[in-house]
Amino acid sequence: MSMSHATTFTQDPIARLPDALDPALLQAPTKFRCASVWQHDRPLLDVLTEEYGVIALRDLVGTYGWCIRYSQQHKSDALGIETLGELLELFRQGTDQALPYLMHLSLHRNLPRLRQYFVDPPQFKPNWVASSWADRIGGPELFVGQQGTGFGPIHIDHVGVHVGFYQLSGEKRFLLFPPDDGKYLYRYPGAEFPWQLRNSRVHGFDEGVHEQYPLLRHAHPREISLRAGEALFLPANWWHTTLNVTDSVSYSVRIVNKSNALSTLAEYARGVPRAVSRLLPANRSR
Ligand SMILES: O=C(O)CCC(=O)C(=O)O
Repeated sequence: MSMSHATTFTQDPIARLPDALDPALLQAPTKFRCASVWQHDRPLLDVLTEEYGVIALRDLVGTYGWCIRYSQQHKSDALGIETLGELLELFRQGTDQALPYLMHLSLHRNLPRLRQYFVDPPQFKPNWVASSWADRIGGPELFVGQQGTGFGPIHIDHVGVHVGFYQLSGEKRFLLFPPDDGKYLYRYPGAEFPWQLRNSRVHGFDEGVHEQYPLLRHAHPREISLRAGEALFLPANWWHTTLNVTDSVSYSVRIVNKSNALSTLAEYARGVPRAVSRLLPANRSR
């Protein structure tokens, strides 16, 4: 074996991979303006309606499974709408009727012909999980929500990913808490990957939340609003939730690269014994 080969072999394999992520981005959530991630000469919702309007809402797939929360399905039932095109038409008309919040709409799984027109800003790169094989980890995905809709529970995205958000139209408000604030956020016990979201009981923007959850007074919340043309880099393990201040269309992608790949792998590995125990016949009904 030559000397140079031996040297290469002993180096940290991850350290040798290119990584242009700005280390400053890892310190705190960072908002910035950038070119639109939608790089097509026609508006996104026109193309979306034309190309994929016929898809049934019940067939839409989110990167985590669902696209419309079970608790919101009654809204489309009440309106008698069944397809993505019908939902988008009402959304664009600015209907007064309540539409379900379309979340986590996976580009790879639902909209593969549009995937090529979404181009991430340099701040979201390198991203080792942006390809279709890693859809469960990385997305990317779209969110379409009326004014007043929002994500709901404060949460951390699974397996230590960073998250990149881009606001395509309208305004979205983010409520953010640093990773160490988990102890003040009334977490559900055992709420860990792979079965449960890493969720808090708190839905951030509710009235009277401090009376109901007094420990929140010790937390360190930050608010950031994104308007069309603005992006947010959210480092791994920051707690967050959202509120659509106006009708809103946004894009997001989860990011793994040299900065967090080992912790992402470790979190996956921690999930394996739990996955195996779930498969055991005695635990199947739990
Ligand atoms: O865009 C939203 O409303 C919420 C997105 C979010 O919190 C997430 O993907 O983790």
